[in-house]
Amino acid sequence: MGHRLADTSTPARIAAPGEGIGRDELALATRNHGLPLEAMRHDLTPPGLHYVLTHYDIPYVPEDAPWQLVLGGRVRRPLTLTLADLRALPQVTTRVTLECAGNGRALLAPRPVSQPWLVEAVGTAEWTGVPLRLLLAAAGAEPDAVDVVCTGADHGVERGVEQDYQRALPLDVATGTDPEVLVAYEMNGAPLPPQHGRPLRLVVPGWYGMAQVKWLCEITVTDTPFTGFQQAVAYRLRQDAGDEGEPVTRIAPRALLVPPGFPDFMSRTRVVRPGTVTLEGRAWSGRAPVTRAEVSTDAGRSWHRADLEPDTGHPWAWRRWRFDWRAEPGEFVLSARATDAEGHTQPLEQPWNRGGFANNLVQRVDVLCLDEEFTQPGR
Ligand SMILES: Nc1nc2c(c(=O)[nH]1)N[C@H]1C(S)=C(S)[C@@H](COP(=O)(O)O)O[C@H]1N2
Ligand SMILES: [Mo]
Repeated sequence: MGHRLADTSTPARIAAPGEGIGRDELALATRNHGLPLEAMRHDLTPPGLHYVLTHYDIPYVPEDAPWQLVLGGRVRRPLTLTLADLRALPQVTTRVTLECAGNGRALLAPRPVSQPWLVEAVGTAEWTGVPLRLLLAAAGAEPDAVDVVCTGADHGVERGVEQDYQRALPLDVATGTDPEVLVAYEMNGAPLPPQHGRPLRLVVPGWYGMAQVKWLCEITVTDTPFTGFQQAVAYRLRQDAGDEGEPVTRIAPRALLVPPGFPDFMSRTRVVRPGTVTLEGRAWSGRAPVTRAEVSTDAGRSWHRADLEPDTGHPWAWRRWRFDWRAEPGEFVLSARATDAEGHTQPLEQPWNRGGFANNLVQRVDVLCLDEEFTQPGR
């Protein structure tokens, strides 16, 4: 057969030194779009601007299609819930910053070959739904319950393993209140858009994207740890292909700049005028509240404290920061850095692993400060 599917024994590929982004990566990049960073000005990301990542195909679910959520496995009372059943249960809305675990991957050297994110795989939305712990309490988990396996309606093959998209949460996380996991049916006050999981998805505040199962159709409580592909093979921090690795869980702190000034079309270099340029951006961490945001205008050699928005009452969402920069003509590399209440911060050296996961290297933004206008033809 002429197919070019990787097989089960093949580890994810690492690009050769100097190897450019391939057509396979481009195909993923055109499907899975990032947040245009200027949209960080919105507290809540308009859904069409929120980043999207989908491993396989987006299931076709018309607006009025029937949907059932089946909750079974190691429970005393298996449940089958319709959307109307779920909407009749207590409703919670939580503002959450989601970030893909692979954010930053394409900037790593050597580059893990996969969805080639720069730093834009992030977005913030208000998710409305029913707490997962209430569903699990209604079903009654057996005393030997260990994991809560969540299955999406999308199906595909990945490195030779045909699968539904599945991820498990440990029982204590699934039944916890800090964060409180949601089975969500609304995003920013409207039914979920198709690309974000219509009609149902999991929302696990503070955790990287892979945990937030879209097109949720089945929840199965197990008495043994789940060993599906997305749990035991993918989303683990490994230096070598043979390592068992550590699971990817919560979001490491990150700060990003709203791109200052205006861009050059091809290079994306930013152009600003001399004088006071108010830099702004967002900072978040899924581990503990962000307590500090800093800015560097000299490629990370010196750092200045930025003004961080005070407690917003949304502990799982990004916070705004601002810093006034006295820009003088020249070329600059701007950076921002977040630190959280547990002292986690961002490295200046890349944290590398084979999957390119949870890498929160500080951002570098090339800026040209120029006191004249660029020429225009015909002027
Ligand atoms: N069913 C299903 N859920 C999924 C995925 C998927 O491919 N299928 N991708 C996951 C990953 S890796 C990420 S980063 C988030 C992205 O969520 P978003 O597209 O709503 O931003 O969805 C997660 N949930
Ligand atoms: Mo992801």
